[in-house]
Amino acid sequence: MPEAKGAGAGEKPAKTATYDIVIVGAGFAGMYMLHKMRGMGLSAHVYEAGSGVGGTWFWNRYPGARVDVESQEYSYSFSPELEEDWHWSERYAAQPELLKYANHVADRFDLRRDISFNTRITAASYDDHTGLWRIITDHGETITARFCVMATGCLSAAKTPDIPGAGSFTGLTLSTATWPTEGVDLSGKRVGIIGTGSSGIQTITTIAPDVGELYVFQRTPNFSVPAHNHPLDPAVREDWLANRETYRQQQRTSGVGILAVSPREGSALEVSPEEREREFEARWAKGGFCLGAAFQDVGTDRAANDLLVDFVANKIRGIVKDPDTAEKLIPATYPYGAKRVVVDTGYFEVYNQDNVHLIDLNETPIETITPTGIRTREGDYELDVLIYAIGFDAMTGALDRIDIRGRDGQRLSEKWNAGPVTYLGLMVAGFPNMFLVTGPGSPSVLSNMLMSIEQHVEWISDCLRDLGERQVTTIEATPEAEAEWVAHVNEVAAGTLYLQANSWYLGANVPGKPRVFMPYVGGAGTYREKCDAVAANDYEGFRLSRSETR
Ligand code: N01
Repeated sequence: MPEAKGAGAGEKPAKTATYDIVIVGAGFAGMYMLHKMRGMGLSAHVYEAGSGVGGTWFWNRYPGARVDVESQEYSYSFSPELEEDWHWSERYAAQPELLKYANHVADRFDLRRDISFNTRITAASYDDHTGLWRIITDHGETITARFCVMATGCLSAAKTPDIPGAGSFTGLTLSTATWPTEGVDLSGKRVGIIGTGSSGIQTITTIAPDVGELYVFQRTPNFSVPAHNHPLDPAVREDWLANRETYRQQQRTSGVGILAVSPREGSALEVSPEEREREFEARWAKGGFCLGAAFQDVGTDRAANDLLVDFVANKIRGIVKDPDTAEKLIPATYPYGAKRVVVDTGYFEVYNQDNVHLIDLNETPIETITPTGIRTREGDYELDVLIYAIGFDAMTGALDRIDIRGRDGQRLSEKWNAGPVTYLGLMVAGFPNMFLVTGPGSPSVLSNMLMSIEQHVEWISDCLRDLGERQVTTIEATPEAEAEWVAHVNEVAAGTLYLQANSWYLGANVPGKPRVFMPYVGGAGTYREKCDAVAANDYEGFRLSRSETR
């Protein structure tokens, strides 16, 4: 794994600094934002808490971490030369390769000289008088900028365990979201893992062959489909490069920006059982997210969805030899796709290994973490290593951790007390000149993140160019446009099955977090059209103004 070259080597700004634009986060969003700003001749600086670029792929180094979107689809499209020069080795790239890609991009576009690593933004406040943002780092630096872009990521604020006794364990405690850079040797160890989302499932599958005993503490079983990962066929690469313009355009106008999903028209309820089975089987064999797009109504009609639930349940029963374990692994309380589906490499199969034990926390809840392991209602599990794979305070967590204040000192966290509200997931009324990249209210996590990042970065860049040309200094969402958009986001979500699960999309995984469906489910292509129409219509729903101080 390449250690981020120049990590921490970015020029440290003076105790105070002034830029046109401050960008928070050096993941794929922040990196591209910086590149665009430079290209427009604006002074921009990125602040990044980690010691290198890559965001999600910098932090999540747990064993088996791998993207669940086809590699060539999950990559920047803005530079044809970059696409031509970069060779993905597998259908779904693993974390080390994704991090290498991020570092390659940083090198190629010479990004590091404008990034301050190991620097966390703790506060950002808008000054009504000057029309500028005042941004504070954890090193006590103060930065002033007219524009502020929060490229803070949707899944970057890892949850901390709220289980009784957490902290008392005297063995090795690990978290998938902050896995040690140098790796960990788990061979022969007694390992317990809490959490069976994507992070947990990828970790379990990868470490199961090496560890001594593996105890999986499962609260909610997850739908998981085979990735059928393999070395990338050179023919796929050639085809992609030969047709990249067409494919990229298809991605941009599609529902989720992933061509491999290939949604099929028609109802699951209106075809014969044989045809339905054939379609499900073909998609299971293809692997990845395409299974959920087998029929149009799988995401909206519970009866149609139940047919897919039954199909997956039978797959699990067919793979897992112990019938009792199989039943415990079958999700039975929520629709397929209402929680993020996991794309795995042999997950259910690991339960056929003698050293892997499933503990169903619904039957035997955890009572406490002890100095030597985990105590459930049934007994004690003695462990050498305890792994938390318990997820993230998604979409709002990273922003909540910064003291963000807009007009009149209003706190963003207070404004979002009842759930996040934004206009287009791009801006928040009362917070002028602060942009969010893939914020709540945009397709973000329900789409190909790379594509949605590019769309937002390009929209923001075009907007700043327009404002500059017109000598407009301030852009701000109106409360009316924001309210209308939030109502639309909720209305579209209400027409789906997403509300029928306790997912992180709804904030349901964080105690006390308001239950609000955060991403926009109306489709990435439709959403892009809306953003473009807003810009073409003189930034409808935004108030543009010229301040005295410029
Ligand atoms: O987190 P999660 P994640 N006691 O929230 C359990 C992306 N991602 O990091 O469901 C016991 O999905 C919790 O149980 P429950 C992807 O979008 C992508 O795995 O709340 N258990 C759940 O099982 C993904 O969806 C990739 O009942 C507790 C698990 O912990 C998102 O990140 C890879 C608990 C958390 O699952 C988040 O995935 C990794 C407790 N107190 C991540 N608290 C790929 O690209 C929580 N849990 C493949």
